[in-house]
Amino acid sequence: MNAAPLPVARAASLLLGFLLLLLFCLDHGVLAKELKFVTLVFRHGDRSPIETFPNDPIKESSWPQGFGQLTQLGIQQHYELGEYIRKRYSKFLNESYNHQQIYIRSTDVDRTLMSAMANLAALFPPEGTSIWNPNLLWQPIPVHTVSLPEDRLLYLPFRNCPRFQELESETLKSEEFQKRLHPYKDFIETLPKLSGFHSQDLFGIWSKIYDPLYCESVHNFTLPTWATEDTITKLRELSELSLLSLYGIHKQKEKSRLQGGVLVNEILNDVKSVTQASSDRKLVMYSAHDTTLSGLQMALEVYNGKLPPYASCHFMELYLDKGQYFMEMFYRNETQHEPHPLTLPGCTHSCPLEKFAELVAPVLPQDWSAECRITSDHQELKNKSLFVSFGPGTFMFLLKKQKSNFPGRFDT
Ligand code: PT3
Repeated sequence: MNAAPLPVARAASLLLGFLLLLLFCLDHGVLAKELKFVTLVFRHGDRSPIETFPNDPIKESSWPQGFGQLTQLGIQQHYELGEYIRKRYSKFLNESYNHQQIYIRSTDVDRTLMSAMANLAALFPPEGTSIWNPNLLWQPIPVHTVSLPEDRLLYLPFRNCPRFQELESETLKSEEFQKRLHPYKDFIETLPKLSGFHSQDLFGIWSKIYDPLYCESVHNFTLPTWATEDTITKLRELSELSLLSLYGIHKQKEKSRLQGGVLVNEILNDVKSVTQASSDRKLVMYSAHDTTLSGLQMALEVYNGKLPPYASCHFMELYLDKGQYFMEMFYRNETQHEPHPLTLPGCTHSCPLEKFAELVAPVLPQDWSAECRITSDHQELKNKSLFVSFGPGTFMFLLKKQKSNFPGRFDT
């Protein structure tokens, strides 16, 4: 007997059911790639110099808020980044701020705290019932921090690590570093007479000569006549070499375990909590420095060798695609261009989470203090200097914290 053809109404209802199922699957990430969790690490916005060279006629008093402070341009840059983040994640984030889903941490420095706040003003303007003043479309969003001596996550480089100090001096003596430095030797000799800064230390040349000149040029100050285009280029290249040699050039993996790997570890732990459904977090934002961004990117081996621009942002996105988790990374280092996709060496741009964790495992510290070779003598010395710099009250408070809240973090 031949099967009778389905009546049209029954066929239509079957088709509708199928379409609804497809929609459900798409919406729940069964078929489509679904964003699950985002971590952002960014540099603060434009600032005044932190210090300058002795011969600089432009002194601290030339800057409206003195040295090291976020400028109005810096506020605008972070507001713009906040707007971009809002757009990029408009479907992923709730309409308004939700404290269970969002966490922001900054270093305890005015410029990073203020950058985070400017960013959040654009990212989470109040909407609907969260509007508390119709004339001010802004709402307070918490920005967490820890004091700088306690910061074992964002305030890179962690210098109170004896093994890292050893690696730094080995780097300076290494053939590779000397080879890269060689073309600049004569130029470096000319700097003390011009600038009044008498050290050949690259980090000093960066922070005390190149950086203030850069800040001054952004703010249209007249530069000294010796600061020609060619001189500025050489100073920039030496600053880039300083940053590269801080985290790389010699024993990069071991350095990363003591520096950027700490942050990679934290990010992976957050990601794991999300995949194990033990966290409702959707977005974690870290407001930090050029040395934080580059330390992270060096640990992930995706650093481009350039000084990270103001408000540049490293994106780490976790996706669920057909039941499998993937990590994707992007770097936003210019506003006119969509963030550049980054690929972890050994993987594809969209990297299966298991493979990602396996590839970064060599830079995750197992026991940071032990790997830094911190001895009890070193700890005692540090306690003495904390006592001197903070006074007995703060010292006892920090010591208590060290023993209770921060096992393994503040144990240097
Ligand atoms: O500009 O990103 C930056 C620097 O890291 C800055 O914020 C800083 O803290 N520098 C300290 C070393 C001089």
